[in-house]
Amino acid sequence: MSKNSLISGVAAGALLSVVAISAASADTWRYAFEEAMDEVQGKYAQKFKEEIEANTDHSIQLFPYGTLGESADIMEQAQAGILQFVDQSPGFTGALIPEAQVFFVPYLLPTDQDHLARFYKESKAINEDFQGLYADQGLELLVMFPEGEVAMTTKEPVKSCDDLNEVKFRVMTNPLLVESYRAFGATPTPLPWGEVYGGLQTNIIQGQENPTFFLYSTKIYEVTDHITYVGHNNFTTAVMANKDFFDGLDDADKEAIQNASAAAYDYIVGYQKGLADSELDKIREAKPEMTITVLSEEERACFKEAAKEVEAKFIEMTGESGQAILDQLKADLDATAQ
Ligand code: 6CS
Repeated sequence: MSKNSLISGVAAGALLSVVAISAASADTWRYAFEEAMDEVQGKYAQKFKEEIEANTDHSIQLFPYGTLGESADIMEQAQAGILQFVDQSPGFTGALIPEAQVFFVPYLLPTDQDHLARFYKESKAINEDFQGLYADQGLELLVMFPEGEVAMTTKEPVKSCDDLNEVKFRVMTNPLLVESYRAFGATPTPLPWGEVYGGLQTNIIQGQENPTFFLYSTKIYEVTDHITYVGHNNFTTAVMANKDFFDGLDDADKEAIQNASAAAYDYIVGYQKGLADSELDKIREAKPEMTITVLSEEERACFKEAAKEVEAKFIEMTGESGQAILDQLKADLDATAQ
């Protein structure tokens, strides 16, 4: 063998190992969420996937609601490293991270969507303080984003807290949300999402709450007759990565994930503009007899009064760290009010 062919043989071998190394690092990352592909979390996930696949060698496999179980199941899978990414709303994270229940202090968050969009993006509580709390549970918090004002849907009209008396009201499995509906006068019934439609159909429960788009997409209007806007909350969700997985990535991949999260955030805020109104129109069309009521300030009085009790309960449950998160969150809301 000549000297030249030996050198080119060595060079070709080196090239082959470079190709092999980069091929080995082109991974498929698994990402599960709590909604269907064409619902808000699914739209967010698709945009995130598109960004990752355009800017890295990696690909993302999406698992919508139901394909891997309930919300609690996908969180377990993400913590175990079976999933690299998970979208779980604080509504289900309350037992794991008690401070995340802060999103269920009634009337803490505004209903103004532009204010909310600025708040989630710029909040120190979300982008710094919650990072450490999620990290303690093996999770890298990437983003929190709003999914719209929450409305109550019930079998009987709701004009005040009295109307919730003896109403078995389904809530997500979050201790503070349970306290909230207790303070509103209802009988709170925590259930995973999969049991809600059937529970309403069979009258095991008589009410539930969710953002407007979800009331339409999940056909929950078929099994309730009244939609009531009390203005008490906005639905928050959170996307996380398994922390060991994230920490093991190189800087370029970490940056690509942060950039994809930011791009998907802007996309999902834009996607939701006008969504609640358009989906409410679809409910009106599908079920003209459905009543849709926005409670007046006067009618909201008892709910606002109950909110004070719920805030105190939150502090009782979480102590100093909860108080610090609550104070920071209020400061962040003020700073982004404009
Ligand atoms: O109420 C729930 O359980 C569900 N609500 C929404 C808007 N998304 C996912 C969650 O499972």
